Amino acid sequence: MIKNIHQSIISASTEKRKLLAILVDPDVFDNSKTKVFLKSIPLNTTHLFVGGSSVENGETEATVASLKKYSSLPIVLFPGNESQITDKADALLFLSLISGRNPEYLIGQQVKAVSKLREFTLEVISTGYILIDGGNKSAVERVSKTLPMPQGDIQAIVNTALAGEYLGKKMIYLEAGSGAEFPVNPSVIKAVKNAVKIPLLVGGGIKYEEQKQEAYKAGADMVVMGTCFENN
Ligand code: 1GP
Repeated sequence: MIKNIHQSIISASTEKRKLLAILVDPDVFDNSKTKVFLKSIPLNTTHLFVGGSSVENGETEATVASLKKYSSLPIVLFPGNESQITDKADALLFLSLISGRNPEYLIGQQVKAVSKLREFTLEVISTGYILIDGGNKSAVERVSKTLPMPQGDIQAIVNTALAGEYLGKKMIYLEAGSGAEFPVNPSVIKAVKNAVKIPLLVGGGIKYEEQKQEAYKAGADMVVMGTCFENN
């Protein structure tokens, strides 16, 4: 098993080595095409994320097992809810939706996850998850019934990220939502990066190389891309 993914993300951040996670949604992923998929993703991919907003029981485990079979990249769970947690992965983003005010996604799902996590050796990485307006209604917004933060409200986003850090979150994830019309604005990324000391992940609506580079330039330690690799 790959050890200490959180530590390796911190090292990369300190050394300014940019990370790229490709997100696989078990709900739409065809496990029989795993090999083809792995050939289609960028050579500089550093992590595979697995998760989605509506995934049936057992699908995550099957997808993780299939990816593990053909790839040695670290596999990190990015679950929409606690039912997607499996010890077949290497680590778990233990997300708390700190932009929202729905207790179920701030602490409810996390408490439900504990009985599994106590049995597992999965690395748990506490992550403050901040939903930002990406121009269309995201699955996160729909499922969590929380509103995204407006991109223009930079101070509120920075304060939310800092509150996450003060609460002890180990990373901050700025999320525009899967399939967002537009990604998190570089000015938002820059302001958050300047404020927090913990690693910064950015995803949602990043389709083009320039958008990825802009996110890195603004201070993202890791960019997460999903939709644009879904159909190879
Ligand atoms: C979604 O941030 C990720 O949770 C990735 O978004 O699917 O738009 O690349 P995309």
